[in-house]
Amino acid sequence: MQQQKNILAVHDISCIGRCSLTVALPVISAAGIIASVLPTAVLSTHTGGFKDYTYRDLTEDMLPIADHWQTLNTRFDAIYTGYLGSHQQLKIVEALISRFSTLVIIDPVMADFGKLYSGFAADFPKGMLKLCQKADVITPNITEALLMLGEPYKKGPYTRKYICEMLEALVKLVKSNIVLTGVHFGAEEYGAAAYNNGQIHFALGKYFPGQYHGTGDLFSSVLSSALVKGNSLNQATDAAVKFTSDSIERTYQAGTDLKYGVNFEMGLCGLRGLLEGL
Ligand code: PXL
Repeated sequence: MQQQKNILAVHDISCIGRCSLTVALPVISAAGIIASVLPTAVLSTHTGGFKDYTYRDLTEDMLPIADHWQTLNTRFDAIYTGYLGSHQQLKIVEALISRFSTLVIIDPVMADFGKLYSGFAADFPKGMLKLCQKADVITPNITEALLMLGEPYKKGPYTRKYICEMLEALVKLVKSNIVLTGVHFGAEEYGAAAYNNGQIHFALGKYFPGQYHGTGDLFSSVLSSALVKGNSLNQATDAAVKFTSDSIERTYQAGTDLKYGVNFEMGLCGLRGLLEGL
């Protein structure tokens, strides 16, 4: 039996709503990878579309947890970060990256559809950009990419030229590879663009109307798992688009309330096959 890989997922726990750790953990585990976690906060729900959610900040616990791991000689095959609630948490993650030197995948979770998520100040994208400079791969959506570039949001559909120019501009700031999500050129398809050492690869799935919550977390969790299993960035992007698009399709067909996230659970038993058959 092959040695199992180990991913450290640094996200919040939104107890209800299928995003962040409640998505990252099952996806990483179903991929056959050990899922280690560093929770950043516990919320009763995510912040998109729910009111009066509770928020327990875990900033104070993050470094002591990492200190303990160091006494155990813990190693990770990747650090994969998502929702980080403050500049202080950005700094802590920066420290973790230098302590546990490994593959770093950063999803700069902070905004979508042209707007910062509730609770983030206008200067947060600047701090997130600085953290992204420590990454091997970043996975912004279009809103997050434009915020880090300091450019105004533009609604899609986009042109290939616009997406390529956005990627070229962002790579000058971060120097990492980039997988940009929320890419669409027409009414029929929806997916991602992977920028890999100067080459751009488009992965597009079927478009379904609606704003599906938690799909960025789902996408990045599949992508991180695929990369750790040895797939190329383009293969990992194709797999993440397929898995996310299939989950969206099931949810669209079921007609459930979109703020409760997408039906990825029904796809989990096929995930290992998808990532190992690439
Ligand atoms: O899905 C991203 C996400 C993660 N965590 C929290 C959120 C969101 C998006 O709204 O609110 C707490």
